[in-house]
Amino acid sequence: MLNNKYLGIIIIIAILIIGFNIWYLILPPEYNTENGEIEITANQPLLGEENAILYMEDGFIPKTLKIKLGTTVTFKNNSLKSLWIASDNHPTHALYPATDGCIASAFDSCKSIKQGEIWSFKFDVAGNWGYHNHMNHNDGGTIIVE
Ligand SMILES: [Cu+2]
Repeated sequence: MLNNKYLGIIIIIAILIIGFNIWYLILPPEYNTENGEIEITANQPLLGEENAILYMEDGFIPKTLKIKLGTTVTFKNNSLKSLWIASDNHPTHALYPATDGCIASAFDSCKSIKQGEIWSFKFDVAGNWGYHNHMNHNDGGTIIVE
C-alpha cells in the first residue's frame, strides 16, 4: 500500500513536469523570457528601418526626422490610441503642398491606423513639414525634407 502511495505522487509530479513543458513550448516566443518579465514586442522600434516614426502613448518618436527628397517615411502606431497622420495645420491639413488628399494635403493617412499597423508616405517636396495625429491633435512632429 505504501508503494502505491509513492507511485501516485510520482505520477502526479511527472504529469506536472510534462504539462509545464507543453505549456512552455506552445506559448508565443515573446513570452518565453528567462527573467520572468513579459516583453511587449509591439512596443519595440521598427528594427532596421531608418526612416521610421513610432507613435507611442506620449507622442511621436523621433519628434523631428530629417530625410532626403524622395524618401518614404513609415509611421507605426505603437500606442493603444487611434492614430491618423495628417499634415499641419489641424483641421485644414493643407501645409504639405501636394493636394490630392481626402481633406486637403496628400500627406494624410485618410484613415485611422490601428495599434501595430503602419502607414507610409513618400516626400517629394523639400521643406519643413509639420504633422499631427488628427485623432489627438496635440501630438505632432516635423519631417525636414532636404
Ligand atoms: Cu487634424
